[in-house]
Amino acid sequence: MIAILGAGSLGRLWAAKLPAGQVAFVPRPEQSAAPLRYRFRPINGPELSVQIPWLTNTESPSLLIVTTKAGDTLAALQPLMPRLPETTPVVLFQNGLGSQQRVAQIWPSHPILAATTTEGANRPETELTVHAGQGETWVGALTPAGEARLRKTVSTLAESGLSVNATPDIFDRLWQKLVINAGINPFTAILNCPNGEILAHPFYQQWIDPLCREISKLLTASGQSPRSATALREAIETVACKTATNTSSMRADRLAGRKTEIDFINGYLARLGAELGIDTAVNRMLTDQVEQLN
Ligand code: NAD
Ligand code: KPL
Repeated sequence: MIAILGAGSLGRLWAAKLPAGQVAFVPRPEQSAAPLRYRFRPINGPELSVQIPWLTNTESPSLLIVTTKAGDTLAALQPLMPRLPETTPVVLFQNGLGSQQRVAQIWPSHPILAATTTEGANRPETELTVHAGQGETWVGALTPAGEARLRKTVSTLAESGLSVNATPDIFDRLWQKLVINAGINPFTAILNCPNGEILAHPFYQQWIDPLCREISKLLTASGQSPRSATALREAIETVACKTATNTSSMRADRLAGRKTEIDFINGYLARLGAELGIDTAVNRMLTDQVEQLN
């Protein structure tokens, strides 16, 4: 049985795509026993009716997929990890950085892996999950035991029919996504606009170059592949143009009155700067402004 912790947009996407009958959601303590039912709209083809049971106390999952928001991940895993076999791989799907390292530090003997995905899923209605964008998923190990389970974990996830690949350096992939999220998400949340509209806005134009200079220094100082501030801005703007009409996840969280993941995006970069002695005034300013929106 594959267990999924976090029955939100991304969790429901994986549950709908993995082979029927092999998936269960991890219940919250107060959860009713009735299976979770929802409609699933794939990218192509008709809408499907999905029914997923809740994991029972006696079931021992062969894989745990974690699709909670970054800020909820530790609290969600704490009660579950003591009853999870030390051989069960745990795949963390959170955006940003910081939560993944914390999980690997707390449970270093478990096979902990991290994934980054450009698949897109949302829930325009509580009972409807939409696979909004086809992308790819990269998975890599965070602990030595995770290394040993990487191939098998990737082949299990690939049974979904989604594009899933193994990488020997998941931090490189996580950083690539972090750069994009750090350069788009806070601006869309502060300016309350779709991704493409930030580009013409004076607030974005004032801060994007100093932001990219901070991130470029952080990449080098933390041992990641060096990238110039110009290359980072180009990468950010390419994605902002490709996703011009999208509402970013941070703007969506803000509009829905949910806590954003800013603490694991620009907030992570600001904390890393403080550790490494690199000034990150722009990351701090963006973090503060987004936090004040909540
Ligand atoms: P979401 O808010 O829709 O889902 C998170 C779910 O976790 C919610 O249903 C919430 O109730 C549940 N949860 C929180 N605490 C829990 C606990 N203690 N026990 C059980 N369940 C708990 O968020 P999402 O859009 O699915 O995103 C999840 C993560 O994946 C985020 O870090 C996000 O950035 C990342 N991500 C999402 C997408 C996407 O398309 N949705 C794409 C890439 C990455
Ligand atoms: O990942 C995203 C997000 O919204 O979190 C981007 C790439 C900005 C697309 O909307």
